[in-house]
Amino acid sequence: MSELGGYFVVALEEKYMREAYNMKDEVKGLINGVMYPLAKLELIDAVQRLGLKYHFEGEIKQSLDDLIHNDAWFSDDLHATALRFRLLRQHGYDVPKDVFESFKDETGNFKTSLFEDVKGLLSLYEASFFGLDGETIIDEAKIFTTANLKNIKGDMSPSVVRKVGHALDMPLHWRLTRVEARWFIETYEQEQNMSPILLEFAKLDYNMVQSVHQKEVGNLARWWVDMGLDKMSFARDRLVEHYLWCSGMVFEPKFGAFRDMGTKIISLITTIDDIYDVYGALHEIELFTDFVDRWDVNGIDKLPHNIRTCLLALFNTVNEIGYWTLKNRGFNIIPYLSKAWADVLKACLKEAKWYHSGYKPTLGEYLDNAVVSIGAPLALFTSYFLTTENINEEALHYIDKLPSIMRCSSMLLRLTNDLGTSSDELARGDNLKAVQCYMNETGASEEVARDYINNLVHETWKTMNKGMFESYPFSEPFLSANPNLGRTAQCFYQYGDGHGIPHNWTKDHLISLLVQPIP
Ligand code: F3P
Ligand code: MN
Ligand code: MN
Ligand code: MN
Repeated sequence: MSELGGYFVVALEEKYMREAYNMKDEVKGLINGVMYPLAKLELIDAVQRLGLKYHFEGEIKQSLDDLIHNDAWFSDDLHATALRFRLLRQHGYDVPKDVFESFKDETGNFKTSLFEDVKGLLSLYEASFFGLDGETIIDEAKIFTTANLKNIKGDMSPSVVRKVGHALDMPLHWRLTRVEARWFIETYEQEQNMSPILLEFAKLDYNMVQSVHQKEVGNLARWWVDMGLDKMSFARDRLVEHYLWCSGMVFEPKFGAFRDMGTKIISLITTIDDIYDVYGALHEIELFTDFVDRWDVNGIDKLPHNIRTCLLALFNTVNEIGYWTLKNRGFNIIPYLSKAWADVLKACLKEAKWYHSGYKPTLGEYLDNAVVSIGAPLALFTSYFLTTENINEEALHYIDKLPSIMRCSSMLLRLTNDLGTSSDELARGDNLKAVQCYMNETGASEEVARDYINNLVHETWKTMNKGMFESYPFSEPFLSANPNLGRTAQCFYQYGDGHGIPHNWTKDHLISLLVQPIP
């Protein structure tokens, strides 16, 4: 298999590969070109929003390195200040929050003259999602820009209205790269100052990535049916959605091994979660947990047929993944992977016991367990060893302790999942989720509890932002898989349960990501 310009030849026609290779070179020249700092920042922003960041990591880093020491030019321009702040923070530069002080008046509020500056407000709004814990001015900026963008009046072009609506719907920092790329390609096409070569490359790249993903999901659909898991009438039949979780975490074409085996893991998480939630009796899921904890299939005939089939599907899949990892990475991952599974199942079992005994945990007690029961640490761990050439023990031990970025990622999945799924879950007969634990603990109404959990989502992102500045015994793409899992969760659950009940927005995403190429 030969690699060219970031794609694998095996999935794509040589002709498109050549075209992409040449265009990539041209865009590289564009990024390396000499231009005003603001123009350079806007170009980098466009490259990233078009989904092309992964092709130009080195060039972007070099440009930002040059800009970090050059700070005389932007001080009274809110758009430039905020864009610089956002891009630098996104790339790990510790740029101070104080750059926004000059936009406040003597009373300590943001200046009223900024009300008219829609471009500046939009940029400050997007920047405010890169705040850290304790950065009050960034929190104020988020409140100030959200309120003013919602209330904006006067003549605005349809393009500005579209951009404001898009930003308020979901900030850029929380958006999935490929979903944003599709939207931004259509938006960028209408811009007066757009670069035709950049646009053309973005479209070609989008379609090429889509064709790689299409092929992968086709292979997985055969696996799902061959395993007979689509016939488990008690469980959710959502193979393509499971794939979307993995492509949301790591989309780059060369990491197909993760999307293939990661999707298998997530398919099993959701199928087995359905057994633990409702289908299995307490003594059956106790037995199930014990088999996995001991990693021993002897005696599984004690379980009913469907549950036993799922258990064996889990063993076979983990062993298959273990074999692949041993063969391709020279590392036996099975002891680590089976432990990660046992951790999830013990957490799910604890929830089932709480439900059966009528126990109502505090929010804190619930969340400590629920960040594991949601399966996120397992999915993230899988993304580590399936995207890493040299798996090392130090990293594995570190991951097992759930470092802050993994905990935040898991927390985002748990909180957004609970906001989207808990009403139906409780009606079906499931344990109390975050909203209900908070209501029970504080006596708050559901509306107040939902606001509280929503606020926790914002707070968790601040901790995630800080965590992304730290150094780790692992690197990309695993590092980014952490915030990306949070983003995927927000995409699925933004308007309700977009995973369990395949709503329109998930279908629309699946069609534009996997089915319809950009013309
Ligand atoms: C755990 C589940 C899902 C979340 C998907 C998990 C991933 C991507 C690791 C489907 F299977 O949600 P669900 O709402 O049923 O989880 P819960 O823990 O609330 O039963
Ligand atoms: Mn569930
Ligand atoms: Mn569950
Ligand atoms: Mn749920």
